[in-house]
Amino acid sequence: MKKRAFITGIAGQDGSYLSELLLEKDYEVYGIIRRNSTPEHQHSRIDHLNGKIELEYGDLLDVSSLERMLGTIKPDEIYNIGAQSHVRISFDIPQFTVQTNALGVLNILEAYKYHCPTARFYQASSSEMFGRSVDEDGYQRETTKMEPSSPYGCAKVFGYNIVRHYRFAHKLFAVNGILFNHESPRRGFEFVTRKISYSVARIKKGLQKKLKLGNIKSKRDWGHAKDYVEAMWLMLQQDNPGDYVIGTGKENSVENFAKKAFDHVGLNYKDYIILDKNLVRPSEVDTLLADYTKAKKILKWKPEVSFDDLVKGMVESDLEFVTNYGY
Ligand code: F7E
Repeated sequence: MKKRAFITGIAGQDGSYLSELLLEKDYEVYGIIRRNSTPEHQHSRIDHLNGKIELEYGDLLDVSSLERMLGTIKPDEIYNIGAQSHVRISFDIPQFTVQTNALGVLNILEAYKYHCPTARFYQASSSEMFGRSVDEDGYQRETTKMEPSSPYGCAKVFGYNIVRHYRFAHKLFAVNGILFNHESPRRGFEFVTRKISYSVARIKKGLQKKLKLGNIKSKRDWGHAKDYVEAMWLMLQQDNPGDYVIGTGKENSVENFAKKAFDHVGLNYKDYIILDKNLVRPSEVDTLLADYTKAKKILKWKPEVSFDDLVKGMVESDLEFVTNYGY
């Protein structure tokens, strides 16, 4: 019998790549999407999977929808990657962020415990949980102290801890993937990498003059989302549940991302970037750098796409997008 996977956040960047991976592995893929007043944009990342995946309306805050789905599908694997995923916006809508990213995890864990406790459960935890906390050697790893510095990070810490609690108290196969930033041409436009790659393409085509950015000195460990969904799947194939840091072990500043992106189209980033104080966060995470030794050793996982190829791939894709759509 085919394995069944249930994915929250299936219409997002990670959900789309994860669905493709699971379909390749011959899974039946089910997911929930949230009601949205502009549904015409909601499926853009998964339109090409139409007819291959099963979608229903649902929400992490609507326990009845989770109960119904898990009770009828009885999945073998559950991937909880739905969230309010924007850190800066979490300062504007802290209560919604905490309800979705913290209580939402508890809601799905309860439905899982009751309806399909033999399933395996993946929780999308985040490097943002570390906040400003860095080990002496400059890296963050599974043992690094968590000092979140955003409502988003605080909520994710609750999600992380409640997953561990359910694992220990109820003997569930529930794991946390502590994923560092992961990007792709499917990244949302409000995240800095996509904002840059899209703006570079528009500037190159004469549709935009300048690019406004906030803190360009902050550093991130950026990998490709396609590599990272493979790590999610691997975590659920192990003999024992555990928590894993996933990253590349290399960091770059926002400024360097912008420089590489403009370089790729033969432009000097210094001629186009405007620093805008309004885009600076009330509290910033200055550096995120993953030590993914545990994942390498146990999951036999490593990132395949380099930083340079990630930047080039995103710019190339946005050049094509702008050429095709004209905006
Ligand atoms: O910001 C700086 C900003 O919004 C990256 C999410 O997937 O990864 C992501 O969170 C950096 C920050 O991602 C702009 O201040 C400068 O230092 O692309 P971002 P993030 O906040 O790191 C973690 C691991 C997650 O879990 C999250 O879900 O870029 N920055 N100027 C800017 N950022 C944005 N968005 N826009 C700017 O104009």
